Amino acid sequence: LELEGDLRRALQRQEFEPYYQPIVNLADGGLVGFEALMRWHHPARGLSAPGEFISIAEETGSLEYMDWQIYDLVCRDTKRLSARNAYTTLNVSPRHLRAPDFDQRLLELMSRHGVKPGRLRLEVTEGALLEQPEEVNACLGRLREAGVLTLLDDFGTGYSSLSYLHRFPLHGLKIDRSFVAELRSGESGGSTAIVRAIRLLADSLGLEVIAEGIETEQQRYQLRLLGLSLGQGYFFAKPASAGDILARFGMEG
Ligand code: G
Ligand code: G
Ligand code: NA
Ligand code: MN
Repeated sequence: LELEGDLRRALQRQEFEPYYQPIVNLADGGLVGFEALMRWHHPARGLSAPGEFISIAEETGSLEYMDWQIYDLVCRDTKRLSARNAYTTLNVSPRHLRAPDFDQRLLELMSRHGVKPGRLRLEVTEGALLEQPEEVNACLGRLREAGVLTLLDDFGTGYSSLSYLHRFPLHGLKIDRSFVAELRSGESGGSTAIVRAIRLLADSLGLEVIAEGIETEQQRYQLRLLGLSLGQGYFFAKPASAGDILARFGMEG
């Protein structure tokens, strides 16, 4: 309850800020994009990640407002972040996709900030596709037509109905970091088999694959052997503020 009041105050004071984690080419570490991740700057408690507050925000209906605060800042940052042809991804909570005007509102925000559609992608979870699938399908379809591509996040966890992969207008999927964490050296091991199977399935459906949560060189190497070409994780870079990211990649100004 205290957190609930805190969240409301934080919205008014605009204490939410996007951090950015690079998405890279696994072969050479070359930059391809950034995932925008919400952070909360509490005046007393300092910085916190969504794990600590997102479920309460969702239950109390604050998450949509927090998201729009974040999306506005992400659009503001994206013009500079895309100086090297990188795109930015937004995490989209399930409720958004069922709002009849989500796509229009997002496209308006992008155009207000001069963000080209190809520079922004969405990350949705399976949960977002479960309810009102026809509305969600239509919304994602309109966004794709406008040039905004969608990735299925945390793939392999949850219900993982494979039919989602071709029933919705998806551009690609992100392999959940739990599989990457369990990768073993050599060819054996359940996670190795699962990652290989996901990659084959994605290939045959024409979907891009991004591996999440890469923490070691060994994992990067294993994923390369399994035919993956894109990934993100602490091994390459932790999420950081726009200022830090722009400085690190020499994109200031
Ligand atoms: O950064 P962290 O590991 O705490 O992220 C935890 C979860 O919060 C992730 O599942 C991520 O998808 C989600 N998340 C991160 N940023 C945002 C955001 O801006 N909006 C929404 N709705 N979810 C986010
Ligand atoms: O659910 P989603 O995949 O959007 O959540 C991404 C979360 O994973 C972010 O909160 C981010 O901070 C976290 N993350 C990013 N890279 C790594 C990593 O290499 N290891 C771990 N454990 N978490 C990571
Ligand atoms: Na995500
Ligand atoms: Mn994810």
